[in-house]
Amino acid sequence: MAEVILFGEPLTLFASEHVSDLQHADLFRKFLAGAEVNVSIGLTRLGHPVSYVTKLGNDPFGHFIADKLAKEGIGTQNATFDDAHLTGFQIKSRVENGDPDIFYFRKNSAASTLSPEDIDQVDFAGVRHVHLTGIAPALSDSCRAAAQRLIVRARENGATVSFDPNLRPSLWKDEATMVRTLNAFAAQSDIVLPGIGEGKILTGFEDPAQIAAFYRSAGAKCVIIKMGGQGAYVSEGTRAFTVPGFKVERIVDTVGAGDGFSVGVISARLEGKSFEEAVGRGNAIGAMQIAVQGDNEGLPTPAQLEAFYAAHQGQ
Ligand code: KDG
Repeated sequence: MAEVILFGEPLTLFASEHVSDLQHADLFRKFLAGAEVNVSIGLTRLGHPVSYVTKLGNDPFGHFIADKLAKEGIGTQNATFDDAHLTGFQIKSRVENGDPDIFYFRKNSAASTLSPEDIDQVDFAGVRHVHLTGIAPALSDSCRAAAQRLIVRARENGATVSFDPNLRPSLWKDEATMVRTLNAFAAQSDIVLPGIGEGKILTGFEDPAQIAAFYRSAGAKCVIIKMGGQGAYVSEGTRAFTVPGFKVERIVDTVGAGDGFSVGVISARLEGKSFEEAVGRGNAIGAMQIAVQGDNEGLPTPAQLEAFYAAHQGQ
């Protein structure tokens, strides 16, 4: 029985092995990617059963992804094959510093045909939490409607909702639509998890306290603003505080840090931990994820998480 439901598009990722722009990169390694699948993997590794709602093409990428989901132990009762559409993929550059370049091949993919009817099939028995990102609503009108239906069904079934805006401007027709749509999802969520840069784009405010106030007054119960190595700013109940981050000796790839952060916050909250502890775990898992190549390869088991804490005591 699933404790958490996620819905979205998994992608085959080809990441450049060498520092290079995408045009000139000539050696790529294959991974599984996708914001919601990353969170599914992280939660499952920490012992929280997940059901992942998606559609895969009946093609080698689709079967590669299905195998990976099975190996990770992710619930696939809501993951189906679609003979009429292909599985999406992406290529990613390697950089010395900063964020890599990403290019998608995902238009009209199998996952982009997901619709509210797919959400209606989901069995909510035992489900305590639903996590959404801003990527799925960017894929198509039907995906956007499916994301909305998922929030409605979460509410009907007493499950809490977290939302990571995960801005991907290249997937949206224009910035105004992206901002309006994602802020509407955020307003309906219990926990909103923007990065500080995303918060600025979405609200127009620079200061974390103002970004948090924007979402709190719109209806969000808790806002957690990710600030990279500086940790995270939290606004919850009548309290606001910052939880410091961890030092990462060598950043290999920044992609997936936010998903790792979500894994930490969601898993800890499901275990009844305080927001301080949950956000600290989010910071820890985000730091673990950026130390390796791939979008989910750094997501820990409980033993790996304990070892990270032991190695970073006093930080
Ligand atoms: O959050 C990380 C994801 O962005 C990445 O794994 C791939 O879902 C993805 C996307 O659309 O960029």
